[in-house]
Amino acid sequence: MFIKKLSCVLIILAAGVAPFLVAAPTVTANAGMFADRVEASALLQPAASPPVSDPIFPIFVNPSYEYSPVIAYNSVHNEYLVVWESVLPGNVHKIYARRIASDGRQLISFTVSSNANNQMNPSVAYDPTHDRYLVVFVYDLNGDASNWDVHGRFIPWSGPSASLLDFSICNFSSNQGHPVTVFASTQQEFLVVWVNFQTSVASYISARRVWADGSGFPYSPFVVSSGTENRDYPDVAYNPSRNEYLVVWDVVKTGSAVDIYGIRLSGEGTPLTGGTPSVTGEFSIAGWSAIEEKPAVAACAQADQFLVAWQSDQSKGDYAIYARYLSGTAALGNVYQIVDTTSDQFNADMTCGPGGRYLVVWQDEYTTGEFGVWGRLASPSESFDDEFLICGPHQNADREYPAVNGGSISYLVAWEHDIDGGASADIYGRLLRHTIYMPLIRR
Ligand SMILES: [Ca+2]
Ligand SMILES: [Ca+2]
Ligand SMILES: [Ca+2]
Ligand SMILES: [Ca+2]
Repeated sequence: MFIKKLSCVLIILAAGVAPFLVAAPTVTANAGMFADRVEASALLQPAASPPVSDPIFPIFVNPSYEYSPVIAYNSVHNEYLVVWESVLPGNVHKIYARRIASDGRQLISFTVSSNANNQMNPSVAYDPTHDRYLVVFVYDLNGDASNWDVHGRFIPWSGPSASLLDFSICNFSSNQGHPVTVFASTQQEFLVVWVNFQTSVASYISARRVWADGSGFPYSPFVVSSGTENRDYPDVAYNPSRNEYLVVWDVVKTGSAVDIYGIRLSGEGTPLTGGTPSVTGEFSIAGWSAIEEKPAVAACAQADQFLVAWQSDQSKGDYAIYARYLSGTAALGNVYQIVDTTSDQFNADMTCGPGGRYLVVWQDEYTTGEFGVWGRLASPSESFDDEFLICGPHQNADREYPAVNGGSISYLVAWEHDIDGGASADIYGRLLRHTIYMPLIRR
C-alpha cells in the first residue's frame, strides 16, 4: 500500500482579496489492477471508504454519438432523469432523456424537444410540486445555425406530454449557448442562466425566471454579468434556506488568463452582497494568474453553504481540480485542491447529496492518455474522503464529461463512454450508495 500526500500549496489571491492557505488532504492509494493513472510513485485504485458498490451500467447505447449528460433527481418517485445530446447521421443534434430507477434499472427513453431543428447543450432540473422536469437547451431557430435561442420544455415525471411543447426562454437575435437551470422551491420558479454570443460585444451572462406552473415568466431576461471581457460556462445553485441563488461563470481576463466570478441573487433575481471584502453584485471567487475555468456550484441547504469547483492549469501545464467554500451570504472561505496528478483533471461537476455532503466528480487522465471518471466526497465541515475511481478507461476509449446528482440514499454519476477506438460514444452511469451498517437484530 502506498500513502500519497499531495503537496501543500500556498496561493496568494488576486488584488482585493485576502490570502489563504490551500490545505493538503491526504490521499490513501492502493496498488492494484486499476494502476494506470499518472502518478510517479503511487498506483491508484478505489479506496475502501467511498460509496462505490453498484456496477457500471449502460444508460443509452446507440450507433450515434451521445454526449454532454446532465442529471436531475426526482424526489417524489425516487428516480433520476438523465438527459444528453445525440449527434445523429447528417450532423443532426437532438436532445434525448432516459428515466433511471433508483436501483439502476433502465426505464423509458424519449426525445425531449417537440421541434424539428437542431438542439444542443441540455440542462435539467426537477420540480417536486408539479412532479415534472424543466429541460432547457439551445435551439437552431432557423435551421441554418444563424440564430440559436434558449428553449425549454416541461417533461412530466413519466415522460413527455403532447400538451406541453417547447417554449422560447430567450429569443435574442444573437446566438445563445450553455444554458443551465435550477428549481427554486420557495419561489416556485426555475432560474435559467445562459451565455449570449454577439459579434459586437464580449460574450455575457443573462438569466430569466420561469414560473414553474407553466404560466410564463415573471419578467424579461436580465443581465447577470457583462463587460469588455468574454464570459462563459455559467452554473447556478439554489439555496432553499435563504431562497437565494449563487450564479458562477468564468471570465477571460487580460494578464490572469481565466478567472471565476460569482453573484448571489435573491429569489427575485436582485443582486445581493458577496465576496470578501463584501460587495454588492459580482465578485471574484478564483482570481490567480493561472487559468481557473469551467466552474460548477452546489448548495448544501442544511449547512447554508455553497461549494464552487473548477479546473486550473496552476500555471504549470497540467490541470487540477480545486474547490472553494462560500458561506450562505457568499463570503469567501477556504480553497482546497480536490485532486492533482502530473496529468490532467478536467470537467468537474458537483452536487450536495445524501447526508448533506458534496460529491465532486471529474475526468482524470491515465498514463496511456485516456480519461477515467473519479470522485471525491467533501463535507460542509471541510473534511474530505479519499478520492475514488468511478469508471476507468479502456484502450483508446475515454470516459469524459461526468455529471452527478444525489438522491435520497444514492448518487447517480453519468458520463460519455467511448466505444472502443473513440469513434462514437454512449452514455453510461453508476450508482454510488452510502453503505449503512445496521446492527444485527436477533430474535
Ligand atoms: Ca438567439
Ligand atoms: Ca486566473
Ligand atoms: Ca494535474
Ligand atoms: Ca452511441
